[in-house]
Amino acid sequence: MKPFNVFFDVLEGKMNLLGNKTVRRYNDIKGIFCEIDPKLEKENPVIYEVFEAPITEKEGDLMFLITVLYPGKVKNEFFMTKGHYHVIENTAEIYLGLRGNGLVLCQTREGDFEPIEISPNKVVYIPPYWAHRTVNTSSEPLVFFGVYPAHAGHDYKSVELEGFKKRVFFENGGIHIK
Ligand code: M6P
Ligand code: ZN
Repeated sequence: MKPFNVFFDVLEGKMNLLGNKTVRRYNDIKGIFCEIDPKLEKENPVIYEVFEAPITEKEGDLMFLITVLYPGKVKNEFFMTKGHYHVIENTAEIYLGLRGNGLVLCQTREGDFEPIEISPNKVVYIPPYWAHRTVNTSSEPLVFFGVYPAHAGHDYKSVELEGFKKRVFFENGGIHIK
């Protein structure tokens, strides 16, 4: 592989050079929310999109990507990502907020839980062994850059089985983590 650069359109959340693109719609992930919303089932909106750089999953490489997590709620629970541990658990990840506001919910298998704020110019460091899920608590797209060891892999099964300790709701005009 040769050195290269890419251009990010921060407002649109797009990259001019693309590897894998993942689009997750409501019906793909509805089971992660605590309630089902029949209206969203019918409309099936895009909840988030992930635009990866064209990098293979080799040890030594770094994957980088841009994620656009749209604003919205399922009943009163904010839109969020599925969340995952890394398959190679001893691998960290960095996010840089570009647009919008939200929380990165971080959790270990031992039961530690930390909600970390993400917003423009804020860097979130997710250490090895911490699962991570992102929640958009704002009314605009939450756009962030991310980078992690390319061979890390995504373990969704553990999160499906364990869930996250806490969820994020809009209640009485405020954001509640509970
Ligand atoms: C971030 C990174 C990606 C991840 C994406 C969506 O951009 O952590 O690796 O794929 O969020 O999260 P998830 O894969 O948990 O749905
Ligand atoms: Zn990750």
